[in-house]
Amino acid sequence: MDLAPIDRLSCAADREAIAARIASAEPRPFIVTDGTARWPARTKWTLEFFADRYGDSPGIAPLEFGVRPPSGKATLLKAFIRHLDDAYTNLPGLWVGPKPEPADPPQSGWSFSWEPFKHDPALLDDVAPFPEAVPNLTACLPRDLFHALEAIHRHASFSIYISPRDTITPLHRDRHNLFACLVQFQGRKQVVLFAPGDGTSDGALAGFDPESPDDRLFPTMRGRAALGGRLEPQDMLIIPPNWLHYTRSENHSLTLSHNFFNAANLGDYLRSLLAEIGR
Ligand SMILES: O=C(O)CCC(=O)C(=O)O
Repeated sequence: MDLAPIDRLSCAADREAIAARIASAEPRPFIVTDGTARWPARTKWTLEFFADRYGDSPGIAPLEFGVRPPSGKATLLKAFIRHLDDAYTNLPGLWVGPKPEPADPPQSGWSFSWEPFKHDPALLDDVAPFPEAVPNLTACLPRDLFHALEAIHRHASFSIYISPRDTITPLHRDRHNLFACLVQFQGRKQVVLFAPGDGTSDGALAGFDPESPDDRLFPTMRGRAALGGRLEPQDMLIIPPNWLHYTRSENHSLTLSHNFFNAANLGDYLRSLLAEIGR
């Protein structure tokens, strides 16, 4: 599959280009190279920092992405970080959901997903200010309103993903017409992105591997334009609403994921939120 590179832009040098992209009728993903320049997290957030400071936080190491309730091993953050090399074979903890046969332990799973600000609201100060060049109204909301919106869409606006090497996040699009922002803090990730478009549902893409596409099984993806590249530490990838995205950790990795809205997607976001309230 031919992958066009993802443009790399700097808040300092490309402010107008960034504003034009966000406001465009067909915005394209881009990497902000200096988005974390003023964040304390830039030097502070490492796997060691989270293991030392928040290691006793419980969570689930899920076997698969996006399955709710998750099936996997309930464990502690520090145990997962210390077992990144053998996360699905020797991780201490208790199985939640179907327990694999002892003779057939899972060889891989998905990332340990942790909601940092639920555990310590002060962590929000580590990832502020959001770069002014990238309009973000979510980041301007008073905390109580921000949490009320999260409760309505039942999805955290900020998550941290801790992923062993070779972890794959399958192709999917984020809900509620929100922008996504992936900030890499440790390790490197390959990403592949497809524009919204041909109406193929996420379910119909289950099993599609953009790094080795099977045109016979997934004919609608044949020849479809894609962007791809590698996220390095401190890269901030901005993904416009409804772009399909896929990631693979090249090594043990720490990523912040943040969903947000601004004037460009506010209407679509509110429509989606109202539909959720009516459900
Ligand atoms: O960081 C990752 O591996 C994937 C995160 C992602 O795709 C998301 O949060 O929507």
